[in-house]
Amino acid sequence: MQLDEIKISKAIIESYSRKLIEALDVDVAIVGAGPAGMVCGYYLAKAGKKVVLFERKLSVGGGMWGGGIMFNEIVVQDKAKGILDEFGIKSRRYEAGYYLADSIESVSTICSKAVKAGLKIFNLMSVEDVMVRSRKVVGLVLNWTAVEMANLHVDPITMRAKVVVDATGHPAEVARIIERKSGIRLKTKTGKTLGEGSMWAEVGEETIVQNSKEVCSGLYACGMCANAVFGGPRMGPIFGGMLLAGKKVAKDLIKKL
Ligand code: 48F
Repeated sequence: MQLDEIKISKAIIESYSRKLIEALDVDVAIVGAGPAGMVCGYYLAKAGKKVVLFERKLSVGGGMWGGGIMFNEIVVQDKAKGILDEFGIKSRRYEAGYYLADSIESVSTICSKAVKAGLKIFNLMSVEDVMVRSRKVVGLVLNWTAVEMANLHVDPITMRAKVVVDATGHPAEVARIIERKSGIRLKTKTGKTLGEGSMWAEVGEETIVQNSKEVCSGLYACGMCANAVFGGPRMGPIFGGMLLAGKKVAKDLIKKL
């Protein structure tokens, strides 16, 4: 058999187009493929929810690959060790209460398990806006990251979701779009995003899980984004809170949907 380049191209275009059309109307749309977003997607997909994830970058994993200062190890505390075990990620006890895992194994395993569970990940796509009806977030506005980077004047496409999860990390991009454009009051003390505080791992890891919750009708915050929205400190290269936050939001949404 001779390989036909046109057949290869057709296969990719047909298959991707089908996948994208399927993604235009879902139960949950997650923005950001950091650890929090992917863990959330894993549990939702495992529970049979139709869930898609849009990631701006070429690679998934967000801030997890680089561990701390590019030393590719992550630290996870007692409370979240069970999630590493559940994913089958090897961890080593450092001292009582502190576990270490290889960040490359962590990202690749979480991603692999999430995709195999049924999460559809679209990389190279940026969420540039939301769709709001009757003061509820009902969908996302998407464009290619390449369009965004090149600053091209190209119109986006739109998809519908019963719930959107903002897992964009420090910038809390979806919540800030809503704050800027919709006039919706967020469920924070001021009705606006409160911004993250300076490093405090102990408090940050606790609040990140508590803050991973509904931001306004149709939108949940998950992971670092939650502390940026509701006001909580950053925590550096300890990742248990991100894993626990992803699991918590998934659990809440499984109940809700
Ligand atoms: O930043 P990120 O890893 O968020 P996370 O899952 O985890 C935070 C930790 O990595 C670290 C930390 C640990 O102590 O504080 O920062 O909460 O992943 C966020 C992902 O969202 C993507 C971004 O490229 C990254 O991969 N992202 C951000 N904005 C958009 C987006 C957008 N508008 N559209 C699509 N993807």
